[in-house]
Amino acid sequence: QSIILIGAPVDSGKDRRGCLMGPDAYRTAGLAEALTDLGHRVTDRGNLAPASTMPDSDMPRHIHAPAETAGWTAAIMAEAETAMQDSLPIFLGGDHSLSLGSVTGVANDAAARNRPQFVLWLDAHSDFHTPQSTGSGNLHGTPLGYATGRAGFHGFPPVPHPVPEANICILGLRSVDQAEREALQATQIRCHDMREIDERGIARPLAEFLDTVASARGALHVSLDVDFLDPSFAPAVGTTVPGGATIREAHLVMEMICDSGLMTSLDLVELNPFLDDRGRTAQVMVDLAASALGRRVFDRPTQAFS
Ligand code: DIR
Ligand code: MN
Ligand code: MN
Ligand code: MN
Repeated sequence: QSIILIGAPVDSGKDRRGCLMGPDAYRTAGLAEALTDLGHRVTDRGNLAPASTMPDSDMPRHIHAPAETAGWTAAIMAEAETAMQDSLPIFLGGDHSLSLGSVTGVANDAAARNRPQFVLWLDAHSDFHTPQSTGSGNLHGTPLGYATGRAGFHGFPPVPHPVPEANICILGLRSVDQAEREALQATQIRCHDMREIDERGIARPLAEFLDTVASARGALHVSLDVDFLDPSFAPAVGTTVPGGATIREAHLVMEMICDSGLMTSLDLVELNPFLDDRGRTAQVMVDLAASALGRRVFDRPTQAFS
């Protein structure tokens, strides 16, 4: 498979700085080499820069760096559409506001091919805010709101092909604001919190979602936020929430995604190398990407779960 690495050192989606170093941390941890070893053709496109964008006075005052994030969104959206022509793009973040561009960009490509777009969101948070509902003012909490076509993103590119709510599955939830909870409960987004994962295991809800994607012959974008993982294995993120996925739960998710053959694009987001411990979080993220793209101990004869 042809894989394109797209560095998107977005750091404007929240106050705390450091995610701009993410793409180089993934390179240093050997992402390209790991994927090449699996037999893929890997091209590193280097890092993108944001488009220049005018501030929009309709944006609520408490929003952090809206014009910069809007510029990133335009640049990443355009790059995502191009990269989808003949490859699987991996977006190297950067904070999660990069997904305002990646999800909408790949959804534009899917629409052009008449394929429904699906999104798997691996995150402690639901990231379904709008600029009006976010209390923190941090746009890294809004990419699913934007990609589903919620209103209020003044000064951002229009979203011609919103992702249908029923095509989204969130795994790993354990920090959902009141405003988001109410908004989510009014949608068809499939939300699986850590309690459900404790009770049912992580494979079952994922297998159900992958079955839906397969029967719809959909394109599948996977967005992996570092804080999906428990902070004891993945400390390099600004928004740690205890009680996250274990290393094995996360690898199982990636291995099942690989077995499904459905993934068409991937985000690796929220890594803050400034907070890392001898590169271990960057390494875990590289290992997870490798699992999603074919690394395994043994081949499995059949699907293990359904
Ligand atoms: C939080 C942070 N829900 C906010 N979101 C994060 O600012 O609205 N997403 N960290 O992954
Ligand atoms: Mn997130
Ligand atoms: Mn998160
Ligand atoms: Mn406006």
